[in-house]
Amino acid sequence: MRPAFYITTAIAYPNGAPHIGHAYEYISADTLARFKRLDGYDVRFLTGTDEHGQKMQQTAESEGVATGELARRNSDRFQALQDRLGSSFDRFIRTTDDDHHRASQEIWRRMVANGDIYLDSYSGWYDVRDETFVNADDTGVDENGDRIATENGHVLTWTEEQTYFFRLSAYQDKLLELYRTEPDFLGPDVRRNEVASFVAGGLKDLSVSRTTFDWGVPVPGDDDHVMYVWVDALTNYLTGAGFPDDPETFGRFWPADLHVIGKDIIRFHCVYWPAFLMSAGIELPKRVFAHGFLFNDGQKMSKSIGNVIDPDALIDEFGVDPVRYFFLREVSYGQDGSYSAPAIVARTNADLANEYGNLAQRTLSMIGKYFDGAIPDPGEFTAADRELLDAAGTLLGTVRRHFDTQAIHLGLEALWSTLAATNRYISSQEPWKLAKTDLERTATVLYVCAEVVRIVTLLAQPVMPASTGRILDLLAVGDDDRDFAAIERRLLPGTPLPKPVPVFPRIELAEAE
Ligand code: ME8
Repeated sequence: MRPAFYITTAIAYPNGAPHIGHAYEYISADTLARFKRLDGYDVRFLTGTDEHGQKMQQTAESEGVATGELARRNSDRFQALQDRLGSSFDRFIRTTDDDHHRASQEIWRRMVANGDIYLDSYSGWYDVRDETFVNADDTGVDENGDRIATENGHVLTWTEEQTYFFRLSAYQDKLLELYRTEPDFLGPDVRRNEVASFVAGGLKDLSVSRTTFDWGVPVPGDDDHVMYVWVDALTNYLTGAGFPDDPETFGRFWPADLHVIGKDIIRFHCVYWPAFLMSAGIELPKRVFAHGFLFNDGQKMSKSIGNVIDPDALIDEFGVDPVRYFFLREVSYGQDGSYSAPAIVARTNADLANEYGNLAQRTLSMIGKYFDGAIPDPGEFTAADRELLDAAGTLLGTVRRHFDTQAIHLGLEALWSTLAATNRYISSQEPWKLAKTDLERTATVLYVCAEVVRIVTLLAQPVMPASTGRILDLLAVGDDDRDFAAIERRLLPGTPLPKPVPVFPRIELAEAE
């Protein structure tokens, strides 16, 4: 039986259209999910939308639509983006789904049973945009006289209401112990230190229900309250694994192996979420990984600057796979990154058209020309041949090691440095000259090139599923020979190949702008 692997993305607020930051998160999580599947795991990949809360209700009111309708309309757009990106999610959860209400009420009941929920009154500042309570110490006043959060300048709302509280303060020591004893719980490493010092600074109990609006999951036994949106939002990860209705699936996939999130929501995932789970007596996720933020040409994306890029427009312009590759190769995963049309063009041409596509195309067309389009039969391997084949043979281990710590960019760097070595090899071996004098040696050189292209292509599948599929078709690699277990099998001499066609065309900036 294949080992289970459960991976999730954050669930986005569908109060507007998805932007490139969302696309980035989906691309990276999908790549990690695909990698695990090809590496022999039974993967469950969950994504979706976070539909409750004050922000959704306010947006709907200002647009004059029912909140449920706003949620559905925009949630569909998030799902459409996932489809367009080629995302291989197993479920697209909407927090308005019935089973999710059951899951949220069940975790609530368990926190009550553990004595961690009590009724009191809350008064303080609330950041509707981030759906978070803000301490008075962390606020200031802007030039309009509005009270704002110092951290991000969001305008705050004063709230005073009777709410339920979660005894977060009781979990301070347990959380600190978690960060100490399970250092892999949060990555990248620098984030763990930030969270640990935040927790060490002291935790106040958390208000976990609202009474001033009703767009949320009702609190069990008290219909005047809906749950604070982050309580139900975080619980989506349990719902998506079958909690509480399907204990068999839940037993198989929980605890989650990896929650992929952005750096702005670390506190919710690494302080509140483990505390809720400890209280409810549910195992903690094994790892939370926070990716960085994307900036447009170095500038923060904002509606007022007018530089919010629609991911669909980017895909129309460059294609899905170049966009997927660009973000994963260009940005060190875990750090912030920037993108611009010239940067996408430069990477696509250098890495995809030249280094990869051209190598595949040259190799395949020489096989077509000199060997009737069938995989050539190699002679004895020289030291140079073996060196390259051995390097390709170690790639799975290298890429796996990087992907297991979410260093996606380093995995890709290893693949592309092998492609570069292969291009140097083909230039020095000059098979187009050899073909005139020594066909046997030509066969060996082209066989080695085709083998390396096959191995790199198998390993690049998680990043560029469609294009790599076409290259594997051109190499006549069958469907059963496309997982990572197939890497150690070799191309079979004599196998007829289809007529080669270029897979990665060069793009011109003029065209792109
Ligand atoms: O935070 N670059 O939803 P959301 C990279 N509903 N990533 C970005 C980004 C950017 N410019 N902007 C946002 C929420 N993100 C909650 C999550 S999970 C139980 C609830 C990332 O729509 C962000 O960090 O504001 C988050 O991981 C995801 O997009 C959804 O953000």
